[in-house]
Amino acid sequence: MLQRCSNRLISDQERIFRFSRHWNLKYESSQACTTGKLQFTTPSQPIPIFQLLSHDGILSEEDCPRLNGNFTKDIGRRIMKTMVQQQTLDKILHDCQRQGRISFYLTSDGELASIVGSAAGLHPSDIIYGQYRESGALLYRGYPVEKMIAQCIGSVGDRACGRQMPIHYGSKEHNFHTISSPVGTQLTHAAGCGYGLAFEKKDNVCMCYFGEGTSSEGDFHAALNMSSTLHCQTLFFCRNNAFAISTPCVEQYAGNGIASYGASYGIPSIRVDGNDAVAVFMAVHEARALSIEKQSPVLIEAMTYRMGDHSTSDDSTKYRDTPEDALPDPIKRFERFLAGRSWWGTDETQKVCTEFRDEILQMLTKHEALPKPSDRTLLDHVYDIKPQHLIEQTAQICTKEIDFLRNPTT
Ligand SMILES: Cc1ncc(C[n+]2csc(CCOP(=O)(O)OP(=O)(O)O)c2C)c(N)n1
Repeated sequence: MLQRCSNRLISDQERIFRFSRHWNLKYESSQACTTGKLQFTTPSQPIPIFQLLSHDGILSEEDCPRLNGNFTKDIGRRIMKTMVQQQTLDKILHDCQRQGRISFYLTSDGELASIVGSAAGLHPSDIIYGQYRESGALLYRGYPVEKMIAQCIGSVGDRACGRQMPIHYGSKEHNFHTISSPVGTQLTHAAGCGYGLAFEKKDNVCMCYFGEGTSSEGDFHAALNMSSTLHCQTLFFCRNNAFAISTPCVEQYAGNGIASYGASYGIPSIRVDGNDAVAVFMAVHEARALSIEKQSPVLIEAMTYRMGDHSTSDDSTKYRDTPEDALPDPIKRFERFLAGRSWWGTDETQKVCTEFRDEILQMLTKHEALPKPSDRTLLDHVYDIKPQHLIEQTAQICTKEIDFLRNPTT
């Protein structure tokens, strides 16, 4: 039927097609806008996994002409060194927890290509919000291992004065926000940070790491919606490692993984092989450029596997078997790629590992011998300028401390 609209006759179909802009719906034509067929749809297409390295570390360059010039020998070597260092650190600190020397630990075994490859795809001035498994990104940025050890032990060398659980690192100098235990809080913070970057027209992005389990938090959806409608320069990087503690993906989502959420929020999205450091690097590198150019968030889903327990508070043998069809080891795969280009020598991995182990052991000895932060620091850093009531409470703590030192038995 034809109807009058602005003094012109248009069809019902045309009319609703024109009106659909009020709903911000983008139909290609009026014919595509309405249908007489009663049907329920699940419109998400299968999303392929972007991959550049074969499982043997052979590179297929034809699909990625922008690799050359962007992925350099120096970057490759630094990624490799950081992955080996983080793996070494994880092994030692995990064992330290088992020996009762630190209270808690959490490794990134199996996920290092995702974590370090993605950090390499950023600019050092980009801002990172981690979840808790991304120490490798901080290490890639040059954060001293001594500070990590001081934090895990909670010695006087810890900038947070021993108030945080181990692995809750943060460094203003390295543009890495302090880790916060409640999962998902980083997502909305990162959306706001990306909003600020876009508002100030900065050539930077905010990188936000999270696990696929955290996508079930309401904050995930709030952050995605906010960042797409407000055009935030935020990269949402999901480590889909197949488990959220004991919860497998099949209980986490019934749709097409995490990348498919992007489509519903109008966010450009990509799914990448998270055990292929080259593909992860390129995905983040290009996502960064897109985000800055278009003032848009980007969602990246890195497919990987958590090789170890969730943390030292977990025993994964209680709820899962080792998969028979295991993915290739991301470090060995990358090492083969580097060796194929003569960018990495045969004995270098062992050398990096040994040197770093010696440094770690030295730092452990040093910080275990150092005292713990004084109780007097308990109320420091809450405010920029300490208010009067906290000054008074600090004085009370000091008095109690002196009383105790004078007479420890009372
Ligand atoms: C708000 C909140 N709920 C629950 C927890 C307990 N918790 C800690 S880690 C975790 C699983 C998160 O899984 P995922 O996001 O997939 O990350 P992964 O540990 O696999 O890297 C849960 C439920 C928490 N820390 N915060």
